[in-house]
Order: sequence, then C-alpha cells, then structure tokens
Amino acid sequence: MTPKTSEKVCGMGHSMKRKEDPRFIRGQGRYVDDIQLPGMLYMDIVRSPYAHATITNIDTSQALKVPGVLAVITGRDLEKYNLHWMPTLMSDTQMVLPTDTVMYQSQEVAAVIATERYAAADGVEAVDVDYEPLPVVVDPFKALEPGAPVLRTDKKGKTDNHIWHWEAGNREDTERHFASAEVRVKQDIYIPRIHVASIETCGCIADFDKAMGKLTVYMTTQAPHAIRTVFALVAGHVGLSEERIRIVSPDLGGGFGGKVPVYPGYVIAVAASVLIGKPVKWIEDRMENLQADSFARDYHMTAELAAKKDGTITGLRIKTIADHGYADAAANPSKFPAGLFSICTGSYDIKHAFTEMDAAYTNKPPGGVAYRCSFRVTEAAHAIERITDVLALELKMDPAALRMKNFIPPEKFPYKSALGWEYDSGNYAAALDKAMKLIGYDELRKEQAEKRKRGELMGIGISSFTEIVGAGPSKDFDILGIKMFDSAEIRVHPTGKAIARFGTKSQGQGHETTYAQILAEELGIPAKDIKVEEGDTDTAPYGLGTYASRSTPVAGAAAAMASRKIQDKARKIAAHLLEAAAEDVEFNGGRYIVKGTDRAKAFGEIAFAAYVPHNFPHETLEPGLEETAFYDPKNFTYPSGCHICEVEIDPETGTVAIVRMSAADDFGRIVNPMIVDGQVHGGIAQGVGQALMENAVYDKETGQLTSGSYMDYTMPRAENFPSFKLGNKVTPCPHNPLGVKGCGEAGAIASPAAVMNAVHDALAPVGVKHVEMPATSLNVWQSIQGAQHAAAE
Ligand code: MCN
Ligand code: CUM
Repeated sequence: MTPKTSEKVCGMGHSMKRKEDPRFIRGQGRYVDDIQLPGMLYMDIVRSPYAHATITNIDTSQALKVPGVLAVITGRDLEKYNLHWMPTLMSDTQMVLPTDTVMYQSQEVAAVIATERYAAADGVEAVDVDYEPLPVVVDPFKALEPGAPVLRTDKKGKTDNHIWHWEAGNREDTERHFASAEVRVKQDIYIPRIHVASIETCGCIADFDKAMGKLTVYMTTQAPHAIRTVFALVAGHVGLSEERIRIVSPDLGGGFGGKVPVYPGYVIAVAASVLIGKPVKWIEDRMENLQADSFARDYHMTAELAAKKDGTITGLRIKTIADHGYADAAANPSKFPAGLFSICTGSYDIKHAFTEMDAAYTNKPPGGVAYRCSFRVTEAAHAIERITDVLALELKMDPAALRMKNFIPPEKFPYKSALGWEYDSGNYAAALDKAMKLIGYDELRKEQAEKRKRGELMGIGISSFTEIVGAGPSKDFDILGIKMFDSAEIRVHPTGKAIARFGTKSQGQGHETTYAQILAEELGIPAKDIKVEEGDTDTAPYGLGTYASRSTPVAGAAAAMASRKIQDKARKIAAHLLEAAAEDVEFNGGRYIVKGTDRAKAFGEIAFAAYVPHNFPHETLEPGLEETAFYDPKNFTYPSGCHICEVEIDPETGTVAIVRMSAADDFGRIVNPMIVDGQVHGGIAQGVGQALMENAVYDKETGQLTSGSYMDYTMPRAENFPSFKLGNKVTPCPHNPLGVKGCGEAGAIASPAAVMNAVHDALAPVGVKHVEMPATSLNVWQSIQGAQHAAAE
C-alpha cells in the first residue's frame, strides 16, 4: 500500500529508520545495569543445588565476616513481614525466599547485600546451607499419578500435584463426531520446555527514599504499571501503597515475554532497600537467568483430526498435559489458565472441536512464561499445523492442497470458531499462494521427486497459522483483576512538535519510531518531531504493557483516538481563527482548510494559538492542546499467514539444514514495513531454534537442569539461516481504528511447525513417522535408525 503521507511527515507505511537505533548501535542505550545511584549496594543470591530438599539450617555467620558484606536475608527474615511468599499472576503462590523447602534446582535460598558486587558474590559462597534431599518429580505424567510425592505441601489439604483442569468446546458432540468419522489421525506432539534467552538478563535497582516515603524501582519489565499494582498488592501491608511506588523500565535488551513475571529477586531487592534504606542493585548473571527464570512451553499434546476421505477436515480434538513447574506463574489472562490455546482450530473451518488440558506441579522453576506466543498460541498453532500434515500423509494429499480445501473462506469473516473466537478478517488462501510463489513451491516439489530418486532427504513444510493478539477486550480479559485496555497521552507543544507517552514498553520493537509514525499519520506532525516515551509509571498513563503483540493494535489505537481528540479541538480553534464553522473546516496535508477556499491555518499555528491564546474561543474551549485516550479493543486481532520451509537432512548424521524459507503474513495495515520484516526475521529465528535446537533437559533422578549452560542449551546462529523471502497480504482489521493487527510474535508462532513439517516430509521416504522436537541431529538420526530396524524386522 502506498503511504498517505509524504516522506517528510513519515506517517504509516514508510520504512522510516528507527529513531532509537543511533543510541543502541553506539552503545549508548541506558539499561538497568547502566544506572548508578549514590550509595548503591549490591545483591547476590544463594541458590539451591537440589531440586527438592528440606532446609535444615542456614548459617550466615561466615558470610557476614566477608569484607563489604552488610546483611544476609533469608526466608525467615522476610516471614516477619509476611513477604516470604507472593501471589503469581495466575492466582497461585510462589516463594520469595523459602523458610523450609526448596522446590527446584537453583531456587533462591538467601540474598547477600554488600558494598560491591564481588563482595556480595564472596558472601554467597560463604553462606552455609544444610539440606535434606527429598524425592524429585520432573515428569508431569508421573506427577499426576496416584501416590506421587505431593509437592505443594504448603497448600493445606492438597493431596496431589494437579493444578487445574480446563476445557473448551463441546466434548460430547466432538466424541460422537469422531466415532463416525471416515478418517481419523492421531499424534502425540511434545513442544519442549524452552528458555527465553534475551541478550539482557533480568535485574533491578530498588531505591527506597525514607524521607519521601517513596519506592522507585528501575527494573527490566515489559509491564511497568501492572507491576506497580502487583507490588502494591504484595507490599501494601508494609506501607507501600500504589502512590508511593514508581516503576521505571529503561531500555530493555529483549523481553520476549520473559520480562512479564515478577521474579523473587525483584521483591528481595525491594525488601532489602526498605530495610537498609539504601538503593540495592540486583542483576542476574547468564547462568542464573538460564537456570531459574522464564521457561516456556512444556506442553504434552495429543492431537487428533477427523476428516472425510476427500480431505475435508471435520473434527479436532487436543488433550494436553501442561508442566508448570512448582508454581503456576504463567502470565495468562485470569480466566484463561491455558492462555488462548483454544485458537487451536487455526485457519480451518472445523465444525466439531474440543480441547482439554490438565496442569501439573513438578520440581522445576515456574514455567508457562508467554515466550513470543501470545498466551500459548505457539503451542496451539504447532499442534494444528503438525496434525494437518499427519492427515495429509495419511490421505496421500499434497499438504498445500489439503490446506486450500479447508481454509475459512474470505466471505465467512467475521467467522465464529467452534471453540468460541470471532475471527476478524483474513485471506488464508491468498497468503498460502503467495508463500508458495515466493519459495517456488511447484519447482521444489519437482526437485524433491528427483532427489528422492537419488536417495537424498529433502523436505518441504508448510505452516498456515492464525493468531489471536491484542488483548483486551477488557470485559473478558484481565490479569489479576487488572483490565486489559491501553493508553496514550499526547502533548502538543506551542511550536507544533509533540511528546507522547504510552502504557506499553518497548523491548526492542521500535515503539519510539512506530508510535511517532502513527501520530504523524493522524496529526500531520513529522514523525521526527514527535518524542515517544514509555516505561515510567510517574509520567506515563496507566497501561497494561507490551506482550501478546498488543502494543500496536491496542496502544497504537489509543494513540489514534487521542490524536482524533486533538484534531477535534484543533479544528475548533482553526474555525475560530478562520472565522468559519467547524464543520466547514477540513484537515489535509497538515493544514486546516476552509472547504472550497484557499483559507488555511497550519497545524503549528493552531498549536501556538492554543498556548498563546490572544485570539481564542475562550467561551467554549480551554487553552492547551493535550489529550489522553484509553482504548479498550472490541475484539482481538487475528493476524495470519503462511510460512514455508525447505530442509535437507544428512542421512549419515541426521543434521538438518534449512535451505529456503518464505513467509507471507497478514498483519492488517502496516505502520513500518522495515520494522515488520525485522519482527518476522527475529521471530522465525526463534521458532527455528525451538524446532531444531532448544530444550531444557532435566535429569529424571535428581531434577538437575542438564542443559544449564549455553554449552548445552543450544541457540541458533546467523549461519543456520538462509535469507528469508517475505511478502504480505493485507486484510485491514475491521474493528481497529487504524486497521492494524499485531505482528511481533508471528514468526515464532508460525515457523516451528513449518520446520518440523519439513523435517517429517524429508524423512517420510525412509519410513519415519515421528521425530521428537527439537529435531536435533541425534533425534533425527535415532528416528532414521528406528525406522530402519522396524523395516528389517
Ligand atoms: N508494527 C507495524 N505494523 C503492524 C504491526 C506492528 O509496523 N501492523 C510494528 C509496531 O509498531 C512495533 C512492532 O511492529 O514497532 C511490533 O508491534 P506489535 O506487533 O504491536 O507488538 P508489540 O510492540 O506489542 O511487541 C510485543 C511482541 C512480543 S509479544 C514479543 S514476545 C516480542 C516481539 O514483540 N518480543 C520482542 N518482538 C520483539 N522484538 C524485539 N526486538 N525484542 C523483543 O523482546
Ligand atoms: Cu507471548 S510473549 Mo510476548 O507476549 O511478550
């Protein structure tokens, strides 16, 4: 789409260079660890070597002798203030510091406060903790078996490790349908526990000012206002009510969902600062970050499809066991313990659907972090896209043709899914068609046939995903009771430039640029003249933060609504100055013009008149030009698209190489095409990591994380990727004031299934039916060996 504004204004549709990048690429970003406060102390954390144990004693005497060490804080110390436990976002409870039992390897056990970071680390070495090991449960199926050791003994009357059961859809109808279906396929699909590996780890500086009675916390958070409210809920009883708390989230080096939860370290640092009366800095190191926080996925899914022999999909059933670790600390909307997993009917018009899930406690750190998934949409998309390929293989149909046959057709939008969602818009066939053209699908299939004759393993995988992003709507969605709208505040300066503040928080997505472009589009002020700020709860309007690709569809829409209020007022001022009726004044190209005449006032002149009101309609208007809007979306937005991947597999070693990848996405109207492409690139890379490499592996006997360093927890690198071929198919979101849908997670949601489908397609000729994710060389090689043995028998 050609942009409506000039290059100078740089509104929506321009690939404007990111305003934040000059400081980032020059190493001038200001991250939490860059902030130094006078008199600041440092905190380091003692962590448990056991995955499950009783603490029989903590001896801090040697630690307190280490030069520079000022204090050691234990669970018993926090217990005096009732701060040793805290609520999780899912209304469960989680330890801040334990008084009796540790529940996972590397859990926080005590905190050392010192004048230097090194002294704090030496202090940690000197804390002597006695443990008595307890039986460990790391397998959620075993955890749910009768007689399994009960982990959450803190919960009175709890006799098992079951957290919740959740379901969506019509069970009886779906069962009846499956019983009579012409074709049925079934597949166990495990999507492993993975870790959010942002470049910047988590951390904070808690700064309690006794004289002012005010707590300021500089912290790595994606949702500063929500965190402020949560802190007030946790610590209100010790005098920290919400007006006395200021959360500042400075530059973030990636968040990806991992910076939504409240980790114990933050709370301990706050307690330490309040108790000692000095600022306390806590910054996790790499290993702590990898071992103790932000785990995602860990869904054991059994997916089934029912279909007619001609390939018409008629029914879907998915049963899942979810491993949540020792506490349900997922960041999902309150009423949705499994997030938005029920989007699992995906892009297909499926009449009969049912899904159910049971969550289990295990001796692992709390999992369920929403890692580039929009609340479990990655898991949902993976399940439906994998099982669709299983059906294609069963019916010997081309997976593209099978998808084309089953897509929700464009004329059916708005479309009500069997699991209760109302899809807004889309054109799935056009996206698949585009992705096929981008990668040269028909040619590739021919090439594949040739290669198969030569015994080479080449596979092509398709993933036609539909997402659900942009939470609210607040009537149905809240987190801990906090409603999910978002906000924008715009202050136009007398010279016609502006500052805008938002309740969201960029972690690398480029909000300083894209929000400015939205405002430029609406107000005609050049984007370079609009300063965007986020992350300081004392200055920004209340908002729920950045996750679930909600910033553009929700806070971006709030920016449009606030702009339109400004427009409205500016038009009235213009009408006064031009001695015309407001209805006769139109806004065009940054100017207010009396319709049909050449009489006009520039936006800058109106702004000046608003603040220097010599000639001003004082009787009907107040001076000034600033507005705030809170936008509560009518519905989610439903981005969609199609990713296609070509892989080659070395039969000798099982190594998978990605040869080509294409993606055609529908994000509604686009604010900045270059940024959107970058979002898709990064997302695909993370999805490929999930599909081929990443896996948090726990030893079954001891509960030790055996992939506890980056020597073992493998991350993808640039050399693992080809150049991606991107395109898009725009169907504007009909209920959003800007027509936009979110784009931030699509790559990570779509690509795992595209890669895994390609791997299975490559291995089909050698008889491999299923490869466990991640498709590491070992897993692939073993699957090939297994299939060869089976064939020989
Ligand atoms: N955009 C656009 N046109 C659209 C939609 C979006 O130009 N139609 C632009 C936006 O204006 C914004 C970016 O694309 O600059 C992402 O927008 P959006 O889809 O609204 O997502 P959010 O800004 O809410 O970002 C959250 C999303 C999530 S949930 C994860 S996880 C993720 C992601 O963004 N984490 C990221 N992308 C990331 N990118 C970086 N660099 N770092 C992270 O931590
Ligand atoms: Cu699902 S991760 Mo993002 O929502 O921050």
